[in-house]
Amino acid sequence: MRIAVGLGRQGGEERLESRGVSRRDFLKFCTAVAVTMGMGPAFAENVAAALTGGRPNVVYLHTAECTGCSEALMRMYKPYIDELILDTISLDYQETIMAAAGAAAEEALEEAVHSPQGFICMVEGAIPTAMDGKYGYVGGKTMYDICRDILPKAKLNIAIGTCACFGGIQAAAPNPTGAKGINDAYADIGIKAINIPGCPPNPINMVGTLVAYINNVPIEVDELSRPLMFYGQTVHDLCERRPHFEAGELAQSFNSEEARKGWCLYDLGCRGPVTYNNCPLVLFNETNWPVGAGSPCIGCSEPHFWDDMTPFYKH
Ligand code: FSX
Ligand code: SF4
Ligand code: F3S
Repeated sequence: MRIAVGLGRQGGEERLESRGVSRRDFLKFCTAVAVTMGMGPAFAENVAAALTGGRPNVVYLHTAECTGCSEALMRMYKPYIDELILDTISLDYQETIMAAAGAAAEEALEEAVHSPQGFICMVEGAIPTAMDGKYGYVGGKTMYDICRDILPKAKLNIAIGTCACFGGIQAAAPNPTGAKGINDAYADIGIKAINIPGCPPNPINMVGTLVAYINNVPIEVDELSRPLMFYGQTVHDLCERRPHFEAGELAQSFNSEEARKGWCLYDLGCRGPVTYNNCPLVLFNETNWPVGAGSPCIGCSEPHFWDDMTPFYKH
């Protein structure tokens, strides 16, 4: 599946209103993005302008993955993605949900890639590199070759999800397809994507990265190419169960009164202390996050978590 999104239409807020999204809801979303970026609520107007003004195209490529990242994006709370992106920002190409297929779909992608104002490329999924990429094809071409052709042409590359960043579940031992994250797969041609890991990542972190780029906000990254504004602290640093950890109050079973009372899940395998992500602050769909729902963090935004963090519920 690929999505090519033209960010070039005017009057986005008016179209949102016509789709039943109030300016209040839209600005609430923009404020959440601004605060998550560490820019403060006043930056919400810049977020709104970035999402509704005339902007470069975004080409969204899918490689080897479960489509959970797109699921997370499309299940974003108000405004929903169809209202925010698919309508306000204009959808040119999306293999899973668009009506066009085959040659017409390929043409839409070509057009987006060759648009005079350039494009930003987002990739969801790992690159199967074994056997010259023969483990993954889209439209008769290997994913390996498609990305090798498109990524160098983009103004900016963003890896969406742990698969595109570090290989993810496809790269779990023994990794028969030679799955790699895009910076690893294309180091030979100098690709340096910004990594937005998480399985899936929080959509606010994806949108925030795009907004930062459009607003010329410097995106400082760590040694794994993750923006510090989203991945600068560990889950443990931000966790609401942390006072229980400090007090040595560690739940010993999921089905215990202590777990229900919010005691720390460290002894049940929680990898929050070694996982960099902002999940406790930026809930999924304004609702909850793994530890808040009673599950230990399994380290889903870290490289090799399928190999290094398993078995998940033990230390
Ligand atoms: Fe799935 Fe995305 Fe995980 Fe990977 O997610 S939620 S396997 S990070 O590439 O679709
Ligand atoms: Fe840290 Fe996990 Fe305990 Fe939260 S539940 S305080 S992240 S070990
Ligand atoms: Fe993943 Fe841990 Fe957050 S499992 S979603 S990094 S709490």
